[in-house]
Amino acid sequence: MLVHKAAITAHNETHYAQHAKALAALKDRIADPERVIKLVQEFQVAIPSWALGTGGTRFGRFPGGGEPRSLEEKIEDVALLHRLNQGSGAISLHIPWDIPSNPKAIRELASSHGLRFDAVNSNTFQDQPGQAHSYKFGSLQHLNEQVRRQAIEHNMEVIRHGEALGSQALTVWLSDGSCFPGQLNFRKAFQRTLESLQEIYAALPKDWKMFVEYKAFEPNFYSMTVGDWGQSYLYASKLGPQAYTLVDLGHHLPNANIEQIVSLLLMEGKLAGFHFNDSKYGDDDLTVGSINPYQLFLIFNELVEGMDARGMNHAADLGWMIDASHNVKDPLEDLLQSVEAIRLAYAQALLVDQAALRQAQENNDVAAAQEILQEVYRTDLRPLVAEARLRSGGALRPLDLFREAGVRKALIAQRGYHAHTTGL
Ligand SMILES: [Mn+2]
Repeated sequence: MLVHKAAITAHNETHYAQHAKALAALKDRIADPERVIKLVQEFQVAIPSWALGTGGTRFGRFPGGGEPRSLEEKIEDVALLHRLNQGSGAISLHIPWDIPSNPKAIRELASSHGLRFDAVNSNTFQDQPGQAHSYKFGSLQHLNEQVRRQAIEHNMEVIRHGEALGSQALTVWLSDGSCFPGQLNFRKAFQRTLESLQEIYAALPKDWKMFVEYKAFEPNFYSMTVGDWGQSYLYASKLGPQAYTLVDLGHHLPNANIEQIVSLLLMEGKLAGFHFNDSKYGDDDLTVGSINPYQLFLIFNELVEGMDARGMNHAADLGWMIDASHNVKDPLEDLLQSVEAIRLAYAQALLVDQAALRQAQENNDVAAAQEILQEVYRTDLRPLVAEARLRSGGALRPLDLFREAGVRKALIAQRGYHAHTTGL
């Protein structure tokens, strides 16, 4: 472990006086800060295994060195993040990139770091070496029954790997679709996909969920067979009570009102959870909260209001995952920033005066409604989130400590500069 407990304690001692002052001032201003601190402590965000290495674009990849070379090293990296922020207590794996050779040992390793396995992800958007049939023209939608069979069996295999690790959800994201008008019969593609998903659904253990993720475009640019939340909701509804719609923030057309989508999916009991990221244009997979933190807050406002309306447990009843990966930041620093942004937006949403907002809505007092939301959005709640970390044993300033401790340098020394992660 690269950052020892003693280093965290020393770091916290250095920053404590300033933190305590900021926290005291904030506590004077807001209602029930202890509740917010406790809920933020409980709120854990799953780290995707594929975000631990440098991502890339189709033009190039610029690795920063010291990337994890194995599943064990990926778990070590998530453990390090969790040690620093006490908010990354889960990992989301991708099959076949992360097939555990010894699931029992992997499970024990994760558990020794306080980590659990979140949703497992299948991959039918790439052809793997030695694969019998190509996914060039789709997987679960494919015209050829043998291609569909291969993709269905792959998803079943992913479920088996997930079971061995204690995961309880399968995320299915399909790149299926078409690139040109006329290429595909939309209705028949939908029906073939539904039938394939039904077979996979039938193989789900009873305590599992299936997350059906949608995406508006890319890699197919004319149609995507699970292209938006309406289509995902159709599949999830037809599949049954264990199937839900997964919202990836970057998978919408520009300016989509994601908070409204979230509100209605929650109303219908069909929201699976999230893949968090941020974007300026499309599926940019940028650091959460880096482009539009206000939108993130508005989404969390709907989440908190909607989950409370259904009596749901904020931390446990939905899947909270990051899905981001890019080219220019240290991936671990990026993930620390993302988890911080998510917990901050959650804390803000917890402090929205819901009674006052309802009153404003009932009176058509539009200006008051805006004031209520922006009052909390413009209050700096970072000391509350830092206090949650501190109480759980994390660092007051995780990113600073990551740098002070020279973590990346140590990882490069351990793993080499040209270490390459499996996957992207
Ligand atoms: Mn995603």
